Amino acid sequence: MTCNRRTVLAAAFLAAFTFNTPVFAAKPLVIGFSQVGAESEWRTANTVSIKDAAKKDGITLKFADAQQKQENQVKAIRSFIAQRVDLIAFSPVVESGWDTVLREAKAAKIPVILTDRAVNVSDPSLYATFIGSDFVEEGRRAGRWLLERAKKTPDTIINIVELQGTVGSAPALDRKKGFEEVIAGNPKLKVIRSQTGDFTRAKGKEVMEAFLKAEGKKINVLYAHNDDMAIGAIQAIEEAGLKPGKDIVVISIDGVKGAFEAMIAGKLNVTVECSPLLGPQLMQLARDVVANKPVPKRVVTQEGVFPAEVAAKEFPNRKY
Ligand code: GZL
Repeated sequence: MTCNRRTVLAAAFLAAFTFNTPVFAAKPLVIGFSQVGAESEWRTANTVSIKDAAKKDGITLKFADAQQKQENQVKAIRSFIAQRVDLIAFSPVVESGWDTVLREAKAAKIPVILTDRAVNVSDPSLYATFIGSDFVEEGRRAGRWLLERAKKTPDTIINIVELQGTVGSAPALDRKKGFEEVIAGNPKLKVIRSQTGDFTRAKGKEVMEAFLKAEGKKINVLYAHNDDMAIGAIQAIEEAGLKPGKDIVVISIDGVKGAFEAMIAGKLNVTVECSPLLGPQLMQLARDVVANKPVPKRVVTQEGVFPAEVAAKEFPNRKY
């Protein structure tokens, strides 16, 4: 090495040492994130949380919206592999059909984190960790609220219609399972219709219109797997000349602002919280996984239940 190159290098180290700046600044972490879509208020808040947390943490986020199609998520994950990102994170739109693409990520030595929803894979080593809610417990909480309310009318048959989430998705399967498990404790509680509303307001309204046409005033309770479908159904109930929250009790899940506004208006009776604010925890988990630090295989988000009675008081505290 020539004399003047040695001098320049020495000066660079000296400058770095003096100003305490890293001579070779670590390159920012690059995460590829495949999002389900933009189907609900919950999803929008989840996307904001993830993007804001990445920005705040100086992480480069490559974000892909799958418009609720699994094939788009598979394409996005393959693109992230080709781009050699440091880590892949995604919210799987449905539980099954991920083994092949996750094996490709593993072969490329790119770790994967599941957020929000789980997958059904033969080999759990295909992902590093899963951060999200316990959807079965959310369904149980909805069922327990109704079981408690039904104690006031012990001899009355209560007919329930159910708006399920996206077919094959973990929240739809598990919220149905948890709710049924709890209401089995009271034979007067009967689910007379159950159909997917795909987690959207439009579809929730459309299916509720069909339920009302078929069952009319026989319907006592609506159990919706998310607030967006409940809000759509509330419009259908009003257009049928009935009072949501009174003629038909409305139970839903997520705890988005729209649900609190509906409860304050007396049109929704209870929402079971499902927090979308996973961004900060996801970024920390990603850093730990890339640094080969031990992480739990399952990180469960903490959540509550908000009946209409507390909606006005709680509303100012809501972050999504
Ligand atoms: C739950 C999430 C669900 C929400 C819906 O964690 O996957 O998807 O309950 C959203 O609002 O569409």
